[in-house]
Amino acid sequence: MSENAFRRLKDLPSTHLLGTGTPMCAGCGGLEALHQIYDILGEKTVFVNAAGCMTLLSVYPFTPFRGSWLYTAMASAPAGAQGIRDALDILIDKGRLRPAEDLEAVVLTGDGAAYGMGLSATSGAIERGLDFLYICYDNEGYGNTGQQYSAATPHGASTSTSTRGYPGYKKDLFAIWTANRPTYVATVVGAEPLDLARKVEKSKHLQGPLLLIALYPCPTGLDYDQKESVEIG
Ligand SMILES: Cc1ncc(C[n+]2csc(CCOP(=O)(O)OP(=O)(O)O)c2C)c(N)n1
Ligand code: SF4
Ligand SMILES: [Mg+2]
Repeated sequence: MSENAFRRLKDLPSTHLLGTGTPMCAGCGGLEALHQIYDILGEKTVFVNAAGCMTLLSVYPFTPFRGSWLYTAMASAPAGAQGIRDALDILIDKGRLRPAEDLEAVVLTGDGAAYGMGLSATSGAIERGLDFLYICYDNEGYGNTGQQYSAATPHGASTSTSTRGYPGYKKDLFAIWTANRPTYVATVVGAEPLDLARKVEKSKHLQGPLLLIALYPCPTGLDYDQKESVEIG
């Protein structure tokens, strides 16, 4: 980044730098769930993020997280996580990273990636037994681009590409993952923080492919008052 561009970014109010200010909507249920999950995962994480609303959190070279962040194309986050895991393992093998300093590869994707474009890479990662946590924040549509329908949109729901009701049916991602025999699958919602905490804590002590599906309310896409996110969740 050029010196001038860096200075322009640095001079923005801090909310811009942290990403949780301008680009995200107030009352975003996904952000609420991510806050809670990150509190428990801690800073020894490398997020691998497929394009979606959460991508707006990190504006190069800044990230609101204490850990690291890798941005990938929508279909590729599990492949990115494999690269991170392999790199960490090589560093440990070569003695350049102490096992105590190891990090956790955490995929962070929306439903558009998790239920659709990213399924192939996900299937490959589970088949290889990749040791990673996969978090799908599910707002039942392509939120970042204006709430078009995704493979997670419920039957009959109105979206910007199905104004008369989505003719398809929401895929069962939980069942798809389970059929692949991963180590752990669970559903969470930000409005139930104790249940969420218990499941994230449990996942921290497990190895192999781990899935958390966070169904979450999106006031912009689902068109309701921002202050109702917790209740709706
Ligand atoms: C291959 C590809 N197609 C389309 C896009 C444009 N795009 C960026 S984010 C996004 C929506 C992603 O939806 P989802 O995964 O549900 O995340 P959300 O936006 O809801 O957080 C789309 C379609 C893209 N980045 N890559
Ligand atoms: S569109 Fe929805 S998911 Fe995206 S930032 Fe806004 S509230 Fe959150
Ligand atoms: Mg979505």
